Amino acid sequence: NNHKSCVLWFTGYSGSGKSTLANELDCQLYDLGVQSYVLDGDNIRHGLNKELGFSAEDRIENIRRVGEVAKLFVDSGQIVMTAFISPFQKDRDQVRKLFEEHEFIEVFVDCPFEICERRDPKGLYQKARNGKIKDFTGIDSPYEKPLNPELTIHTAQTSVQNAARQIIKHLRKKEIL
Ligand code: GGZ
Repeated sequence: NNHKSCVLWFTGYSGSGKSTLANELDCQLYDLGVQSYVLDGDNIRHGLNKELGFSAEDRIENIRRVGEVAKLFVDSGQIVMTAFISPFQKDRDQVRKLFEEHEFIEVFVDCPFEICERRDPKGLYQKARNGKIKDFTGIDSPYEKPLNPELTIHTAQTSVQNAARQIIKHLRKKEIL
């Protein structure tokens, strides 16, 4: 199958739907015969980055390493989706610099904070509110919205299948697919 490689860099709050969307896209790309892979907390924070926590310093290092790994995937010719909060604009911009302009697609998974907190799929927001977890994004740790993302997806207003289709449309428009 003839396609270009790129990184789709998802950013957004915990519970915004980054991993869900990345995995749906992974399935839709598979059906199109396109090689893709999802990097997220489940496969990176438990392995490569398992000594890192959630201080600003550790998040910066987490994102730096994810950027380098994403670059390896792009070099291998794949489409890679990364699903990390990646709360700091500066760090996302640093990662962007590792790639050619057309290879880095920042996707803002835009879901109102209140809805992410209400979804609370892992009960982490409640724990953060109760002081059982500290430095939680949106509660006592900042999230900087992307200033100039290539794509913004409103996950509170659209189905995951539809959101993934929007991204595929963008990849076609940019002649990556
Ligand atoms: C934010 C936390 C925290 C704190 C644990 N703050 O919804 P999840 O569970 O599956 O996704 C969150 C994930 C965030 O890790 P990232 O590697 O994406 O963060 S960053 O890009 O900022 O480095 C959440 C869980 O880990 N989690 N503690 N304090 N999210």
